[in-house]
Amino acid sequence: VRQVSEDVRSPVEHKVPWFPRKVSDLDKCHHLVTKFDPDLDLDHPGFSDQVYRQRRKQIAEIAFQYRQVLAAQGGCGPVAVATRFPVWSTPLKRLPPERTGFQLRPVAGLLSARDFLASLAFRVFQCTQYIRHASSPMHSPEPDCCHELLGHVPMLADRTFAQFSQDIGLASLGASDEEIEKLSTLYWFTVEFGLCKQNGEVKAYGAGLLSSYGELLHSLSEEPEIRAFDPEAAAVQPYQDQTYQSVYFVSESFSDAKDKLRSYASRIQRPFSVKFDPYTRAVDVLDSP
Ligand code: TIH
Ligand code: FE2
Repeated sequence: VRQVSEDVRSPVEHKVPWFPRKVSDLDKCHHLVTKFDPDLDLDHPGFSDQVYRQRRKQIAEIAFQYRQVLAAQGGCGPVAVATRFPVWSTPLKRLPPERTGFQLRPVAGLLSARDFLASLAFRVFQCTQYIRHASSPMHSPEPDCCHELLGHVPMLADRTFAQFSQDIGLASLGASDEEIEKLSTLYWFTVEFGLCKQNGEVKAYGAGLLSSYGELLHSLSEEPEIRAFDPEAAAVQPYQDQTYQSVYFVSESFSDAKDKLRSYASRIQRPFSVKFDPYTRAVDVLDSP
C-alpha cells in the first residue's frame, strides 16, 4: 500500500487524464472495447448467425452518428434526437429523466470503463440498443437492450440510487487507471450485481440480476457467497464476466451504500475536486490548495 501511495505522489502521476467537463463532451467518450463483438468472438451466441451480425452493424452505425444536442434548443433536444431510434420511443425512456434527470444515450457497443463512468457524472447513461441472440435468453455475457431497459432504467428512476451512480461517475473524472479499475469493479458489485436489504429481506437490485432470470435465481439461492457491502473490499474483489457471479455484496439500504461510497470517494487522491452544476450540466473543477 505504501508503495502505491508514493507512486501517486510522483510527478509523472500528476498528469491528469483528459475528462469531459460538459455534457456535450460526452460525444468524445465513445471508445469501445472489442470484447464480446459477435464478429470477433467465436463464443458469442450470435457468431455463426450472419443476419444477426448484419443487424448489429446497422444498429451500431446509428449509435456512432448520435451527438448530444444542446438543451437550449427548447429543452427537449436530446429527446428529439433520441426518438430517431426505435428503442427510445418507448415511454420507458422518459422514466429516469422525469424522476431523477438521468438521460439515456445510445452507444454502439461496450465502452471503455473510463468513458462509461464519466458519462454517469453528467447523469447520462450510455445504453446499447441491440438485443441478445435468441439462442440464449436467460443470460447474456454482454449488455443488450433487455439488460438496459429491465435492469438499469427502473433503477435510475430512484433518487438515492441515481445519486449513488452519479457519485461513482464524479469520482472517476481524471482519476488514474488504477482508480478507474477499482471504481469499475465497485460499479460491477453494486449497480450491476448488488443485493440490498429491504424490510429485513435480501433483494436483488443490480441490473445484471434484474435482466437475467437465470442469475437472479442463482444470486438469491444458497449457492453464492454473500458479503456485507464494503467499498474498499468490493473495489478489489476479482470477478469474471462470462457467467454467474460467485460472490455478491449486500447493502443495508441504498442510502447506507451511498454514504459508504461517498466516504470511499473522498479518500481518492486527486489534485482537484469536481462539482456538478445541474443548470449548465457541466462540472466545475476546483484546484486543491
Ligand atoms: N448478464 C446480464 C444479462 O443476461 O442480462 C447482462 C450483463 C450484465 C453485466 C454485464 S453483461
Ligand atoms: Fe449494465
